[in-house]
Amino acid sequence: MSPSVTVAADPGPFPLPEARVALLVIDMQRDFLLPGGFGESLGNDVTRLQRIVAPLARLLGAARAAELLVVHTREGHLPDLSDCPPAKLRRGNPSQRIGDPGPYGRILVRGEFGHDIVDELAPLPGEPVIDKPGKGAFHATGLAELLDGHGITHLLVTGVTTEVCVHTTVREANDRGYECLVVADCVGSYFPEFHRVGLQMVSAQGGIFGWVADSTAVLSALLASPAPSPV
Ligand code: TIU
Repeated sequence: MSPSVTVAADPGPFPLPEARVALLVIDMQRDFLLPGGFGESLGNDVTRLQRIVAPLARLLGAARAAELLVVHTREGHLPDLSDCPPAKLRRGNPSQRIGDPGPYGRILVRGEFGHDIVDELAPLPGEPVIDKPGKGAFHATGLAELLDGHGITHLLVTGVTTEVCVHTTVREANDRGYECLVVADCVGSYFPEFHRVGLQMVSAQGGIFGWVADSTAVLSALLASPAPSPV
């Protein structure tokens, strides 16, 4: 990829420096996206998240073809819930809380069907999957070490939900010195208003947390990059 390639973004062009860009796919888990999972147990309309699966699958394919590092995350907890703060455990409707039985196994518990990533976006063998107990992907995980080990400085951020795990992660990444582009049609929220304002909050004030662009702009930039050399 040429260092001169940029993505047309808000508030300005976002550079894609060769070999330093990773695609981060946040929490595209069945528990958030499928009816009956944790997301719906909180009273949410999960169809609002399902609409980002198709554009995200396209972007994922392009990132793989460009040989970007692809990192997936999953929010969830150990089976004994020892990594879940009591305050988090108490949230939500009784009997539909983290660790309770649900249609896809125990809600947000590692190893359960519902905790895993939806089939359409399943990680390929070798793609790192970061299990995280919090909303932010840097909290209590090895994500920073993984990115730094690959020399990553720029993140294309996708996944759910815009104002919760995506925002928390972008804020964490920004404070750690990463340049973040949030891909607007590849992040989703149960609340249209939170999604809209959440994106505005990223790029306002000259890009206070980062950049925002649609996946079409990212795809154009990836396609403008020289093809990876054959092995
Ligand atoms: N509830 C909600 O909007 N989100 C979460 O609980 N986790 C993530 O955003 N992944």
